Amino acid sequence: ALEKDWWKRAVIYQIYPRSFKDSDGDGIGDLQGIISRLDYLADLGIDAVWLSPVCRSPQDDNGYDISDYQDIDPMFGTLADMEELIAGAGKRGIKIILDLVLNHTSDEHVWFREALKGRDNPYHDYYVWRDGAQGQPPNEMQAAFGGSAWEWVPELSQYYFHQFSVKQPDLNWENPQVRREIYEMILWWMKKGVGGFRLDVIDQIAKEPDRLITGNGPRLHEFIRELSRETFRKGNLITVGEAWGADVERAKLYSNPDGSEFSMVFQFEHMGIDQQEGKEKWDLAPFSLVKFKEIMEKWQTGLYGCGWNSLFWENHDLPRIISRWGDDGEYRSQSAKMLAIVLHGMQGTPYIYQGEEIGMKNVQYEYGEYRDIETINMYKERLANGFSEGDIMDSIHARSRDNARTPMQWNDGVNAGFSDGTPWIKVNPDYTEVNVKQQMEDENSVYCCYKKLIGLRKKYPVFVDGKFELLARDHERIFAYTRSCESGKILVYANFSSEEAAFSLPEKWRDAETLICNESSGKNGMLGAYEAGILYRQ
Ligand code: TEU
Repeated sequence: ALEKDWWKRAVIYQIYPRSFKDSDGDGIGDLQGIISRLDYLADLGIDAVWLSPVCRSPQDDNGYDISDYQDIDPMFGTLADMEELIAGAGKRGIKIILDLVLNHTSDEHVWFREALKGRDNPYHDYYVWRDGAQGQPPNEMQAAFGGSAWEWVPELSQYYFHQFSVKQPDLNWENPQVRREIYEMILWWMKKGVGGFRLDVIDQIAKEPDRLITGNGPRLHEFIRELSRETFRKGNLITVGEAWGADVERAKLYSNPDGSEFSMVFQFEHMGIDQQEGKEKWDLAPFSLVKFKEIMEKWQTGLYGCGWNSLFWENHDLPRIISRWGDDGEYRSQSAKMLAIVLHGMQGTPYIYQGEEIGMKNVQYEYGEYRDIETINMYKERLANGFSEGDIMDSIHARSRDNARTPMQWNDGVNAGFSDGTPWIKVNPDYTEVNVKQQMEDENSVYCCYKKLIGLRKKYPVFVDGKFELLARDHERIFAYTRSCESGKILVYANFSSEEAAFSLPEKWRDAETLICNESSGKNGMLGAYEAGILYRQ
């Protein structure tokens, strides 16, 4: 049997199925592709896989628009493949975490199709409707992927509400019947043996559009507690709530140790650092290490003993971290390892996004090569609003979600070993140098660094339990901290820059054991470019 809170000791690997491994040559990754790579995941040492959505979907937002929660999209395989994946992973001690998109469905879901049939159809109230006149939406709310959040349906003389694309109508959580249907669907998946769920934009389910409320609605935690009680709490699952709008106080609710909501929160405060205040993610600002440390310290100390955080640099919505806060040129490998070391030393459950473990980097494609709805809509909108094409492309190169969605680089063969067909999105041209095969053979690779970090977390309880203390607070290039508990202490140090930086170890750490490091400048009191390591003592 699993121990309680097993997920505090876990390391999770995120798979974006359409870009991981294609088994049938249609250029799109699939479940059999994932099954064929289970030994790879076992070798890395991860405990669970978070699968981005594979349910039936017209793929307007790459599966985050679900048209049937209880079937697999034929593009990815069948339900039998999913059962095979759960079993095959289970044999290797790996759990499968499904991505639950409960804020909205696809407009092709049978519920929405029924809803369109008339105001008195029983499914009509599953969605959020408001009367109005054509061309005069109920209010000025905007959708995340551009344009009004209200879409006019002439047959009904009504608008429906959508926080994301027009093909992603929001579900009406105020309707108890909607909630009941969702619970039944989740229990059905639990019976199939899934190990947990990631809850997509869960902070946005309790919307009140008449009051311009989307995130953190008044009934949010009431809904989540009911959801948890009716489903997850009946099993020993890992659950993680995606919450862009969480602060520390709210995170304590999401990850309350009493288990009333989720195991942990997945929040993004650190991801807003290099974005202009009050603007969009496309509006770039420089990274400030001092500010970054402030945010990390706030979360590390704020949730200690009373909540649980996710640790991550990347996911399918974010750019590649070495291109963002490291160096994807000369110091590529060195900075990738530095970022891995500082992340995995902190408290929380670490997430590794596919390709991060080999140091994959951003792409600089021409506009026509991009596939992401958010990127495409932004490009059109900004062009219409007078932005220069050059500025827009700079934003896309830095921030497009497609940066993280290029095919996994398995080897230096055709299409990086991802597919025998034509990949749905172009492979990053650097795959001949950066790929899994080459890195598994090199003990100094980024891959081996990640593998070693996972091993350390399993071996030393201080990685899970230790209390965080920030060092060198005002240093503009060094991030260093200690973690301490009864069984031992670690000190994590990292130079976030390509310049040498002075850092002298506190006296009592001078003869401590080095658990891991990414190369040493060898100079006393100085850290070389992107140098990082972890020391241990009793
Ligand atoms: O993302 C939530 C979300 O708020 C993002 O869309 C965010 O606005 C954007 O990615 C920032 O670039 C989740 C999923 O992770 C994302 O892939 C989906 O598109 C979105 O929900 C809608 O389901």
